[in-house]
Amino acid sequence: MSEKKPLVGVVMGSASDRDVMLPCVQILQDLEIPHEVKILSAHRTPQRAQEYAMEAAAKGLRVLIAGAGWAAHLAGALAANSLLPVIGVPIDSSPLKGLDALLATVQMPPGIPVATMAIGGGGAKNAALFAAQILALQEEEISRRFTEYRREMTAAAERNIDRWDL
Ligand code: RP5
Repeated sequence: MSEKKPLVGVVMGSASDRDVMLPCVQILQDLEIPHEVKILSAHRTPQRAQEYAMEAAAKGLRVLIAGAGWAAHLAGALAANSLLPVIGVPIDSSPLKGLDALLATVQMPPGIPVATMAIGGGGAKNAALFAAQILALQEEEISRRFTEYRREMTAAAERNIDRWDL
């Protein structure tokens, strides 16, 4: 957890989503983006989830990230109760391995969008990077760190161009 006032709210539907959402939190930490993490469910604690979304902007949060599995309505519920951009991460916690969560998250009816990432840990990582890109439009320090992250990723890939046998 960051000491500065959080800019990103990371919400997951259950404590059981923790491992999948860890790459998201890790990237936010690496990029030194102030954030907070909450476990809120759209069906088990619907009022708390609604309150969180309704108060998010006034608290200073700029982006919400929501990870949930099964019939994943968490991201949509947050988006319905906030004007902040909401990034959804479908979690592969069900017998359908996240395909249900992907469709539930991405298929928001017109009017209330959720920026939906890939299923699972890769999507969680991308959610943090996408949040960084949104914040980088106005935050110079985050822009600088995100640019460096990209530069280093490219450099690492270039170092491996001829190392296919590793
Ligand atoms: C969803 O149901 C959560 O996001 C989680 O992925 C899934 C299972 O939750 P638990 O039964 O493990 O708490 O709401």
